[in-house]
Amino acid sequence: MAVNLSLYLVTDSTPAILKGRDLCNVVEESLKGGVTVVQYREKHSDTGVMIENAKKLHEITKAYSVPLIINDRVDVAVAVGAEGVHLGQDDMNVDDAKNLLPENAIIGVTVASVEEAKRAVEQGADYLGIGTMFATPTKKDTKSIIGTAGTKEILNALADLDRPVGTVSIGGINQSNVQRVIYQSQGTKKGLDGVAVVSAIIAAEDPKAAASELSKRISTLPPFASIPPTPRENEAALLLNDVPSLVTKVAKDRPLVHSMINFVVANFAANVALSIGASPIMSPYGEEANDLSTFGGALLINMGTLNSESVSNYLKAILAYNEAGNPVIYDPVGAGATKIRKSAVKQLMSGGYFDLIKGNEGEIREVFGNSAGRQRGVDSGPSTLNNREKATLARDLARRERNCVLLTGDVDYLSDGNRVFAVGNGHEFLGQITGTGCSLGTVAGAFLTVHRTDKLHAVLAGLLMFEIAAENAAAKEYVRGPGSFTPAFLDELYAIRQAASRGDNSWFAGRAKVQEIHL
Ligand code: 3NM
Repeated sequence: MAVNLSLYLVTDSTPAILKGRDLCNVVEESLKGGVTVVQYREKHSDTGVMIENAKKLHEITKAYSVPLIINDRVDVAVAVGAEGVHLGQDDMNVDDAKNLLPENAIIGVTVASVEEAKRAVEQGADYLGIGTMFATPTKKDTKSIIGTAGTKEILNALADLDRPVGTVSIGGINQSNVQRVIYQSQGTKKGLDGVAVVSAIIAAEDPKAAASELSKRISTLPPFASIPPTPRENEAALLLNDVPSLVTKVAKDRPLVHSMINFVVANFAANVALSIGASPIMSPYGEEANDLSTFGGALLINMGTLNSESVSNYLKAILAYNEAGNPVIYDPVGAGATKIRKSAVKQLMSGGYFDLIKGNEGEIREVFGNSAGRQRGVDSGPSTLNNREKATLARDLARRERNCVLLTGDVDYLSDGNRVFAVGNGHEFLGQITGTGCSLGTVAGAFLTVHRTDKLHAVLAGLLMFEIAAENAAAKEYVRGPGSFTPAFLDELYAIRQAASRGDNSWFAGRAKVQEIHL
């Protein structure tokens, strides 16, 4: 039986969620709003009461031609003639349920890992409830929070199986994250078919309006979505052709870059922004992002000097920029250095969408969940990956998050999950002063703001301007080391901006050391 899993409602009669209202009324309202499946989930009632409630719900769902699924209790499903059952890992197994249910009954299974998913498909599940996506107060005894990354791992494994199976994600899904959850699940072979929610509808003041808004969001792309172009022959050369015009565009448009930066480098990052023609604003105050996000610029999250309030401020700002569809850059400074930073990475990665994640090898490994151990301080430390492994890491993280990743080092690796480039420009002095890596995030924000159609192209252009300016600065005879390099670097960023604005591209001719990598 083909089921439309796009907006799957799971009921909950606890007072905190149902708030004393009548479950049947709430379910009927949500059906009017566009719910496509209803699961009756009741953990505390007697069997007789459950059957009575399920019968009432079934009358309602039938009127909307929507299947009614019973959680856990196969006997209740049989008694009321419901369309199916949903089984947790500790409930009846699929074979036993099949023996008791009519032949065309729908069987769903909760899974939290690739192994559980494969087993459920082998046993003949029709759809899988994949979770827990995000921690949720609705169900506190969930076993593992798998996030968008864990969900994607399961979906990738399912794509390789012979038998197709439906999929919904469950746990903490609401209006503010539903589009991201679906968007990030797609882009590879198999994406989610829908989402399952409890509180986002049942606890809503107006369940019909909540269901209708969720349904609308499920069927539209998030504002930050972009589809990476298919690589062309000679892709690197084609992208490089347009770098000078993007430099000019930044100077002309004066994009706003809102930095939630660290206090070590705030002044330098603001000066870099001004030198390239961007307009910097520094604000660590999350709520201020509600206004700032509407000005059309980018947000940079740089967690170099975290405090106990940083993460909640970042999360507010990220959501505001995501909602407005304006670019967000994440610089996970010192991601693996302390427990606090590791936890911040997890919270931020599950709390919003980043158009670009930029970091050194250790930081990108930590974000990917494949850390090489504890990072010492915030500098990059010794590299343990070879070039191909770095390129693969950047590509895989970008593919998983459906964004761009820039892994910085002597050679930088930039990928949108589809294309991968190695960039060999830059100078060692960039690693000898504070704030260069951080201000590269600011530069990327400016370029992402003025060039929305190809995020990788925008970041590549900003990176080249930045690194060629560093080479030019280091080559000045009066630059003797990091101290004299710093002002010279600002001057050279400014000089490139001025040259590009005059239509003089000599600063760029033959300078880019960019190579496309085929993995
Ligand atoms: N099952 P809300 S999480 C019923 O992870 C249920 O298997 C989960 O509620 C699982 O949409 C969950 O309010 C509750 O976060 C989901």
